[in-house]
Amino acid sequence: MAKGDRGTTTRGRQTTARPRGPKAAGGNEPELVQLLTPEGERVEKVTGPDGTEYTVDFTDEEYRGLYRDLVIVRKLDAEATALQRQGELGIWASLLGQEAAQVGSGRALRPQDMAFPTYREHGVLYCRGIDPIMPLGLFRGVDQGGWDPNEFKFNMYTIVIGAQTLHATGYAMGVTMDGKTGGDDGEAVIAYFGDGATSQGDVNEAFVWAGVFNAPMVFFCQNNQYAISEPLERQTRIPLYQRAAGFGFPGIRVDGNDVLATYAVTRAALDSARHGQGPTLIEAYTYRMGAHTTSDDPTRYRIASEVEAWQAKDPIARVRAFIEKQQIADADFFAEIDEQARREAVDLRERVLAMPDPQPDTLFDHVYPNGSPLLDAQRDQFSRYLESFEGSAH
Ligand SMILES: Cc1ncc(C[n+]2csc(CCOP(=O)(O)OP(=O)(O)O)c2C)c(N)n1
Ligand SMILES: [Mg+2]
Repeated sequence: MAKGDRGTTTRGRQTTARPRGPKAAGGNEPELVQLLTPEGERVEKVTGPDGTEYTVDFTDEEYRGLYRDLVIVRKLDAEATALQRQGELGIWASLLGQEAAQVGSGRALRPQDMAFPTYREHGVLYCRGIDPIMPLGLFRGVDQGGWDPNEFKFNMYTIVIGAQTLHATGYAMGVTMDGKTGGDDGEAVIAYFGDGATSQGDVNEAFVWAGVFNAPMVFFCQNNQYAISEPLERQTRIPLYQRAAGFGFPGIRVDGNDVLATYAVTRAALDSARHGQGPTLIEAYTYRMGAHTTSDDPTRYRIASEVEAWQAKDPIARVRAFIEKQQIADADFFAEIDEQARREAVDLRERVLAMPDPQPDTLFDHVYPNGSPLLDAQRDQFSRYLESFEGSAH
């Protein structure tokens, strides 16, 4: 769906209005921006700490489109998990629970904006209009996960925690140097990372550079409460979004299970960046409902009641409740979406199973743009080694 300009925000940093978002889980947490409650009630608008008003003004069709996105990315994610369990993928990093954070921010991107993901941003990838098969070669081990970032305005998946924030900041500084900020058609850059990544030197260095050089950056932290088994309290003594103040740019916490609020906050931060107003740190407060990856067993380090508490804040259920209350879709609509999601998952499965195995010597391809004598020698040696097996049982 095309979001156009309907998700609106006005940004003014002069006023000092108090934040008015509802409290996060537990009651003791700082306020966050929420436009859709877990019960599916719309909050008209929320005023951020700097006076920015966050709201959205979607058409019925656009609300239905967001619901469709959320359901489909969850279904494709479940299919990928199943493929791994059946031995068809080497590993999978599920986005379960984080659909709203990813669809909200992904839909807030304008076509010219560049995204730098981690390894979990399958929902953002989907919103960029990219075929979901694209990253599965990496997880199946049949390619190195390389694609042309410029073609999709979506960089490569990055496994090295936090590294992409530096790449993104350098890229964003380049955007400024190219004179591509300053108007509505300016470019902005978004870097995704997790709560654990905020403890990395790379991320803190990226904050320094982006702040000092006023880079057109949005730092989008999905605080899913865990870095593998390490809980949030092992990363920070203060709410993560407050870290931004120390680097000289604004930070804001958004309900990451609320697709509307995530859209509004991300759109505002991106627009601020593209107009030359510098970086923003967004902390999307959410929860990783599944395992860290398929190699992880979260029952070893977290209790079931915690997971159940977050289940009640499910990002998809609240959009469905809202749509039903508004009576902007009927039962056929929901059935049709489920069917579309099922078809897309079957299609994904079939295409994953049909992926060709790579030839071993392709390992040497794409290392250098114009090759190298040393690499050529290594390829020849490796080819002779492979040939030595010909005719043997191995
Ligand atoms: C530099 C580096 N150190 C350690 C790891 C191993 N590792 C992989 S994922 C992960 C936790 C990341 O947690 P977080 O940033 O919260 O992201 P999440 O996986 O929860 O989305 C770690 C430590 C790595 N990939 N890179
Ligand atoms: Mg995390």
